[in-house]
Amino acid sequence: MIGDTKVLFSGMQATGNLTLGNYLGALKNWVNLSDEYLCFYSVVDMHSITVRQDPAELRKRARNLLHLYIAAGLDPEKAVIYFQSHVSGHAELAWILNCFTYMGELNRMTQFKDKAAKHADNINAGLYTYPVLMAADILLYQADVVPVGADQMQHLEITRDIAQRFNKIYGDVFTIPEPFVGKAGARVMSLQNPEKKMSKSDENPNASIYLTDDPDTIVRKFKRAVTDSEGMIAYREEQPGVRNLLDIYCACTDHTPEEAVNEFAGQGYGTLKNAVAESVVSVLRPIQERVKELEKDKAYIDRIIKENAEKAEYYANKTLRKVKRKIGYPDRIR
Ligand code: ATP
Ligand code: LTN
Repeated sequence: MIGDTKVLFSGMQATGNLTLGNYLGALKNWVNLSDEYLCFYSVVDMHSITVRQDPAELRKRARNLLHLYIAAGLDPEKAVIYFQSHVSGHAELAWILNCFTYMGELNRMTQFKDKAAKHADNINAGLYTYPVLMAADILLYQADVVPVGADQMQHLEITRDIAQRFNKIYGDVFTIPEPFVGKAGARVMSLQNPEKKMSKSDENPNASIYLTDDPDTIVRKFKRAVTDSEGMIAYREEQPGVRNLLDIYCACTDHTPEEAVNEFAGQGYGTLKNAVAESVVSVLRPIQERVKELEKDKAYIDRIIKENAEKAEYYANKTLRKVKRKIGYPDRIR
């Protein structure tokens, strides 16, 4: 809470090409929440280096992600859109919180187990303490709400545990954050395996719609999407492929599943696939056009980067000063 405005924090990694899942499950909700809260949306580049990155590529992707935040509809004059690495408070608080986090807790994190299995040659300590940095992100701004996908819920729970533990010792220092899980598009599934979520690190490019895909690619990927042999358009668990297509259609057109099922009653999968593709193209086209414009406007983006880093730093330092006093660091003499 800042004044009487509730605070919202969320972030995304600039690794890989963003997918329709990232947009419908995260970014789109962020835009809808922007009016209600004081919002901090970070490009979490510090999290990205837990797996090896090509420096030039990371720098480019991080900036592209910032463009995308704005192109998707976040207002950078209102919401604080910034790079995590520009605010040193994230690293400082993460260290402190490391000392209030148990290895037993971190051992239980399923994302760590998954990523450790995937990057067996580089199981570094940063990968292990990733959730502590995420807790620092959230607690640094005294966030009341954190929009996250189901996959990040465990990290939000550990954040709450760490904050409660700290508050128990030192008094009410941190706001305890609540998760916010959106409904439409909460879980977009892979087009090639509807039992699996659509993920930007999927090796099969046909499994995901990337936010940069052109209309022909989008149409082609939906044409190839895995469905079933029932030959009937229904919204039910037994038909996960068709259900996923309907979910995507609904998220893009603001229809309910019932409305969509009625609309396509008696029609073939081909018709449904074309309609879904069209709905996705019309959602992505304006975003892609805006990204192109922003890429050309370096001076504007540079100003946003500078001003928002300063804004974020201001709020971060407020929390950090309080925390440092509470834990007994000597006062800085200026
Ligand atoms: P990776 O493949 O690198 O793990 P990812 O595509 O799963 O990446 P994240 O960077 O982990 O994406 O997530 C960014 C945000 O997008 C999170 O809030 C996450 O919950 C959301 N998100 C990711 N994939 C989906 C999906 N398929 N459906 C809905 N939301 C998603
Ligand atoms: N771990 C998250 C990204 C992330 C985040 C955060 C999300 C880093 N810090 C703070 C919400 C709040 C992810 O990979 N999706």
